[in-house]
Amino acid sequence: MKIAVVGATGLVGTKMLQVLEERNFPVTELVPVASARSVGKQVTFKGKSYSIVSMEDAIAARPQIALFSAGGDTSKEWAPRFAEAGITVIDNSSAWRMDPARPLVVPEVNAHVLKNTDKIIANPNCSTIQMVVALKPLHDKYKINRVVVSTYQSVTGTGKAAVDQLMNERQGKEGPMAYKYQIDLNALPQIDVFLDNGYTKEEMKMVNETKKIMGDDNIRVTATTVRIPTVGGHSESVNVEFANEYDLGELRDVLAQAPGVIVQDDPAQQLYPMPLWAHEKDEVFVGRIRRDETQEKTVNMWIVSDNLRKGAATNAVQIAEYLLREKLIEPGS
Ligand code: A2P
Ligand code: 11C
Repeated sequence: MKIAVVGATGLVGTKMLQVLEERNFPVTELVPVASARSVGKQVTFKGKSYSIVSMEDAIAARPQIALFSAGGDTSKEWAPRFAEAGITVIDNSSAWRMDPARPLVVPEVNAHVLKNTDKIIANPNCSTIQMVVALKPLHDKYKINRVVVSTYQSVTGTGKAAVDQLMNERQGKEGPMAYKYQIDLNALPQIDVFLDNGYTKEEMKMVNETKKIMGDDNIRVTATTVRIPTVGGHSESVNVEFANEYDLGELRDVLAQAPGVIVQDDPAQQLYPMPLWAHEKDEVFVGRIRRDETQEKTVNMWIVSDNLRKGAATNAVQIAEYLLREKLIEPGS
């Protein structure tokens, strides 16, 4: 397949190239795209060098699939133009996620919604993806009423500029600020912009995207999203209230058998998920699984995943793999 990666020089785009290569996705030709200032630069894929091209040239090259990660404005403007040219877009931005006409997909949860007519497929927000991978098997078994989540998110979720800010601060160097405040030795209870209801956009993504992916508008979610000075992945403290009573041992087994989940939970050994270990892994790690002793039918968990992998690049590539496997897209067509 001819594959375009739009935003190929960014943190997620670079990870997409790495994941496509690692998973041996059948790429016969790569079409890397970035902003005008990067056109002509080289990227290496499977040992071969490719020149970065413009959006127009990428459409003219007629790839079968375009993986987009170049920001919401770029996706809004360009995804429809790729789609009109018959190219299937898997878009990592928030531009199309809540559009009722577009599927929002985490393959372990709702790949079944995909059809061969879908030309723009939305990849969810990273903090939502890792949460729903763990919630879905529990919802199927015990029915979730309400989720209270607080996140501890990696600076890589913001992009290269934020990693640079953290590293500069750590080395005592001056440099451009990706955040309003220092991030090193700090915690910022703001991810993305504030909305009229006092929540941030990131928090409302977790609320709204969860309902859409899980296919259940009755699941109530409330979120507080926080940026911390880590790079390996996002962590989440998640409190889940079920409609039905559960057995803790059985719940652990349900999670252990769930696709894409690894239970890492042994307090006696001080074993629990951490971004340091989740870094460069494709799974969602769940630990600190314990009863909420203040309320019936409620459990507490700690969920960690590499936000650039399962939270972005890996999930997008898994969608492409599903399209191919289920023959929703034809190789070379
Ligand atoms: P460039 O490197 O040329 O700026 P990150 O989120 O890590 O900062 O990466 C953003 C990615 O999106 C980069 O690859 C960037 O390319 C790309 N990008 C930004 N604006 C555009 C645009 N208008 N058209 C195409 N790609 C863009
Ligand atoms: C963050 N979750 O960590 C964001 C990054 O909607 O895809 C991804 C934003 C998005 O800052």
